[in-house]
Order: sequence, then structure tokens, then C-alpha cells
Amino acid sequence: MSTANTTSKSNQSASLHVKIKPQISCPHCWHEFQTDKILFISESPDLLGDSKLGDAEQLRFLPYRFGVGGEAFDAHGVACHKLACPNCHLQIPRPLLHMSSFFISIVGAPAAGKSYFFTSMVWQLRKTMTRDFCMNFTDADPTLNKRIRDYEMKQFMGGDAPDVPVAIEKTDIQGDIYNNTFIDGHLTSLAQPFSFTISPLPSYPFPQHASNVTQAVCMYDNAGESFLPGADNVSQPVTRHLATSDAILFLFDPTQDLRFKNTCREIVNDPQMNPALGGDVRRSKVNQSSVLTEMITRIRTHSHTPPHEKIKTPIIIVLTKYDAWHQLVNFPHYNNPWQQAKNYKTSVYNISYVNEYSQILRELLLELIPDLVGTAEANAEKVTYIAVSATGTAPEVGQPDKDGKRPLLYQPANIKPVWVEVPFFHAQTLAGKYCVPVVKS
Ligand SMILES: Nc1nc2c(ncn2[C@@H]2O[C@H](COP(=O)(O)OP(=O)(O)OP(=O)(O)O)[C@@H](O)[C@H]2O)c(=O)[nH]1
Ligand SMILES: [Mg+2]
Ligand SMILES: [Zn+2]
Repeated sequence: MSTANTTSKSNQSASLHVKIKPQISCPHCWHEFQTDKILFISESPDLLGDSKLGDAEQLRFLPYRFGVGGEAFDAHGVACHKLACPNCHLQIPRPLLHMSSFFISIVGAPAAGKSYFFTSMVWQLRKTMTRDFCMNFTDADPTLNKRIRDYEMKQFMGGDAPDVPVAIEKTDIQGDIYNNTFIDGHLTSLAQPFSFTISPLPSYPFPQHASNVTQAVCMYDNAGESFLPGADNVSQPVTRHLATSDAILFLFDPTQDLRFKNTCREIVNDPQMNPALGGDVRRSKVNQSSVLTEMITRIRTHSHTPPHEKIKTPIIIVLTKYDAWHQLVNFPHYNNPWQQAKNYKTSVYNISYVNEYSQILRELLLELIPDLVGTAEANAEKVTYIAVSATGTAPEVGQPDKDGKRPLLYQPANIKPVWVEVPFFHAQTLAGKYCVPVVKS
């Protein structure tokens, strides 16, 4: 085909204008590789079948013919645009090639509120970054982010009809959120990452910092069961991102802790706090402190951090479902910790404000669950405590389903997240990334 004759010379001149990182980490298998080893995914319908992914997948190949736009040509001369990791053959969003990357893991016991929190955080970041910080937070690849888009639609726009209450399903330990591939000859199941890009808008007031703030962000929403002892193994290394992440959000759910529940004196209108309301309330079968211990063990093992050294990755203990237990803390107010800057058309993130509130939460945890604070602070250099509510309100108990279970549901219009962006901004700041301007007082 004539297009295929576009030679590697024109590719060289094109690549001069697009900066490509010499080395990247795969967001699926965390293999670090030189970018000239990256594979392309064939687009010719006849080139089906891949050695690692199976017969139904398009062939992966190392190209030698390129077009001026950076596309490669497969053996049938068809222009191919999608990239793949040389180790696991799974698709890599193109922005990861050009931008600095930021990996963040969301960890927590089953039903701790990870999926609701992740959905609210992404939904809010899309809005807040544009409205308050002159930045664009968007999907690095809409197809790969379909699940989070679906969750956002459901949680904030409603499912089939706007007035029908909805629920986000429990994250499964198997199914289509995992990709099966062969690594080192073993069939391996890998968790699907979600990737986003952050880039300045034309109104961004600090153009000299534009390249520093532009970045690709990868996040993971695992099933809580994957964080339980023994659940991570060679064939299902679904939480290995813990060792390579730039920050970790450990979600602690106070509604699953008896000490929190017993300390709340006012009656709470939430089936998770008040069994009299009924409903099929999901709970973890293990103590949440032991999930934290297991997480620390995995980080140490896979990042080769010896026991006498503290983990350098910032750990943020995110106390979820703040709407259900807010009576236990006496915050002066809970406004967003960012304000409009005096001389610029952007807000600034106030890290001291968050640290002050972190101290208040730390005091509460020291009183109720001292071992959680002890485990975190004995093992990690930087620990912060942040309270969030993904929904801002309690779920309602729905009608019995065909199995007689009464699900916990939300009216999308009632969902008003509280502080869900804060763990992300804080994680960025502690990891030295600064996607938003920061003031220390
Ligand atoms: N009151 C209150 N309840 C919440 C909030 N976020 C989640 N929930 C409830 O918590 C339960 C579990 O939430 P999920 O987000 O599915 O929990 P998860 O950690 O993803 O659970 P797994 O997928 O099993 O690991 C659901 O029944 C929600 O109704 C919140 O901000 N406030
Ligand atoms: Mg989940
Ligand atoms: Zn890979």
C-alpha cells in the first residue's frame, strides 16, 4: 500500500516534534521498558491472534514502518495507532509515552467504600480541576476507562431512569475488569488500570510551569478481597501496583468498626450504623487494621524495603462515609481546602488546613483504634488522615430483590460528595507532583 511507503525518515522528523520518554512503566504489569521496544496493535481485521492474549485479540507487533503522525503500519499496510506493552501485550494509553506519570492505589477492605469514592473523586476532579484550577482532567483513553464512565453516569446521572435509585455493584474478584495474559509462561490475571491526563487550559496563569504540571495519572480500584492475606499470588498479582505507586489511599470505613459505632451517641439514619433500619449491609469479615498490615507487608516485599526502613510512599488514611459518623469530630467547618488566589485566576490548595484536620482525626483514631495509627506511622514516613464522604448522605434501603435481599440504594440527585478530591491533591503534593498550586499556610 502506498501509505506504507512513508519511510522511517519522515517518522524521525515527526518524532523530533513530539517528546517521547525514553523509558516507561506498564500500568498493567508494571514492567519498565525502553519505549523503542513498545509494540503496536494491528488494525487489519485479518491479523487476528496474539501469542499472549489469545486468538480473539489483534496481533501485537514491533513496527518498522511509520507515518508522519506516529502511526505504524502492520503487515497488511493498515495504519495502527494503539500501543501495547512488550511484556504483557496489553494496551497502553498513548499519553503515558509523552507525559510524566503518577500512579495511585486505592486500598481497603470489602465494602469500605472504594468504588463509590473512586467514582466521586473522578467525577469531582473533572469539574474542580477545570472550574477552580484552570486544568483539564480527562480520560487518557475513553475506551479503557469505560467502567469508570459507566459508574459516573449511574451514580450522578441515574441509570435507566433519573428517578430510579441506583447502586454501584460490588467489585468482583474475577470477570471483565481483569485481563488474562501470559507472563513468563504463566497465565496471569491483571487488574484493569484507569488512566487520565492532567493538562493546563489556555487560562492557566503559570504557563512557565505547564510542562511540569502536565501528567498522566493511573489509578486502580480492586475488590477488597484482593487485599486480604494470601489473595495476591503469581497467577493473580492484582495488587502489585502497591509497590510502584507514587501514593496510596488506604480507605478505612468507620461504619464497619464497632468502636466507632458504639461511640456515636446520636442515632444515625444509615443502615450501616443502625441495624434497626434493615437492608443488606455488606461487611468485611476481617479487621481493617489487618488489611493495613497486609498492605504494608506487600509493599515491603515487592519494593524490597527492609523492616528497619520506613516506606517512602505517602500513605493517606482516608476515613470514608464521613456523613455517617461526623458527630465524632468537631471540625470548625468543612469547606473545601482551596481558595481563590489573590492575584491569579486560579485557586490554591491549602496544605496546612488539611494537616490541621488530619491531626484532629489522628486524635480520634488514637482514642478508638490506636493500632491503626501505630501500624501506619511505624511503617511509613508520611501518613495523613482525611475524612471524606463519597455520597454526602446515607443510602436508603430498597425493596427486596428476587433473593429477598434489600439493597442499599441512592437517588443520584441526592449525592453530594464531600472532600473527595482532597486525598488526590494531598497525595500529589506529598509526592512532589503539584498538579495544583499549593500554599503552606
Ligand atoms: N453513608 C455512606 N455510605 C457509603 C458511602 N460510600 C459508599 N457507601 C456504602 O458503602 C457500601 C460499599 O461501597 P463500595 O464502594 O461498593 O465498597 P468497595 O470498597 O468498593 O467494596 P468492594 O468492591 O467489595 O471491595 C455501599 O453499600 C454504599 O452504599 C458514603 O460516602 N456514605
Ligand atoms: Mg468496589
Ligand atoms: Zn505490561
